[in-house]
Amino acid sequence: MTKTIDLDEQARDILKMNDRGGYTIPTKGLYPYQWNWDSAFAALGFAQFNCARAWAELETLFSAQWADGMVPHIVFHKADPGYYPGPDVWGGTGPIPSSGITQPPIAATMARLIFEKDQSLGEEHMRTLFPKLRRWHSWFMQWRLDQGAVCVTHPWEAGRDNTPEWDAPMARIDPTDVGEYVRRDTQHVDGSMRPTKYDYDRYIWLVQMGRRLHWDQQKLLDENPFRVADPTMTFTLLRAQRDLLAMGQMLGLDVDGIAEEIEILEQGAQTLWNPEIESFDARDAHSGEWANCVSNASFLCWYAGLDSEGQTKQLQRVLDKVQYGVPSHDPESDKFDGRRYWRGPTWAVMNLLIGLGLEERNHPLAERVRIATKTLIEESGFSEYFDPTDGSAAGGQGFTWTAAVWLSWAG
Ligand code: 2M8
Repeated sequence: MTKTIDLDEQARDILKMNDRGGYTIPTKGLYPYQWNWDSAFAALGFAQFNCARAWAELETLFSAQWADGMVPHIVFHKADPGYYPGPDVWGGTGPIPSSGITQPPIAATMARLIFEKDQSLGEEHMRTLFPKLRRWHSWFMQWRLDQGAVCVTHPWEAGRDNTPEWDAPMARIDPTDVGEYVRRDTQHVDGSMRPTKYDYDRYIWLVQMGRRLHWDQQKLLDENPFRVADPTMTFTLLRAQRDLLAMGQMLGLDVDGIAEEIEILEQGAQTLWNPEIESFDARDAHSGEWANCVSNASFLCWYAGLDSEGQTKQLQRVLDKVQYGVPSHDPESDKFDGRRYWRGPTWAVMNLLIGLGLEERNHPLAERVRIATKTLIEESGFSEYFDPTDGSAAGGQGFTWTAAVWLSWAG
């Protein structure tokens, strides 16, 4: 009991420590800016003790929304040489210096959860956010669909940077003209827990291409060799659209077209079912090839409101295989690496989304996912991610989103 109270306090302290005034950084040193989905999780964390601060987090994020509706994946409020690639490399064209890509759209869902805790002030904030969320979701619908599933155009967009799902499309990129650059991430954490130079050359090459094209979506659609229909984006957008529709209806706002978009996404989500491996999977939008990967994003189907017996079997299997699930990559695959970032480790934030979906659908595995996450944090603290085989801490420490998961769900 005392331990739990201490952890509550520690989690609140982490949020306050990473608060830069209106926005929260993921962790000091490694990630010194505002990240899109990290911020939405931070808002949910703040809502457990300070709803006004939670709304401020989302409003600051949306102050960086581009004219075309996109909400960038990093907002560079104040330049910091400790992170690469910074604002000058990205050349984002929004109102505040930013990256040129986006991240999983979970803000509407987090806003709805915060609204449910804050009925008094919440309505006013929701009314302000609603049209901005609507424009962001419409941007996805306009630019990112492949057979109704949502595509990523850079491995960083799905937030699962070096997952094996990108291996084949990444191999087609020739980054020989990328030039010299200095990575900063490996100065903060051990390189064995980070993506490789092979990956980084391609990440930076894609950024250089986007910048050269001034982040024009039509030109990127024509030129970008990396376009993958992804379960993270598809399931999170489907869920976000459902939440937006519910909020709009509750507040009597204009929800015209959202129900139709939900239908498109529902059909799109089904196109990500790979019958060969019997799992939701990523599909290369250029070649049509499957990634043939069971990842933690495959388990977001319940969060998106979709039941799946096949996916339940997969979840049972991976949870039986490692003690501290849900692993980001299939522990029975030869590409599984328990400490390398999105190629195996367990991420508390993904578990939160997976767990919420399972709980809402009264799924028998729901409690198992929550308890695994709670145990990880109790035993190894507020780490960026964890080795699913032994539960040890990995990546950055004092991490905002892990603290938010503790306060809002796992603890
Ligand atoms: C990681 O990604 C950034 C690039 O966006 C990086 O490695 O530099 C990912 O884990 C991503 O999901 C997360 O939002 C970000 C900040 O925590 O770090």
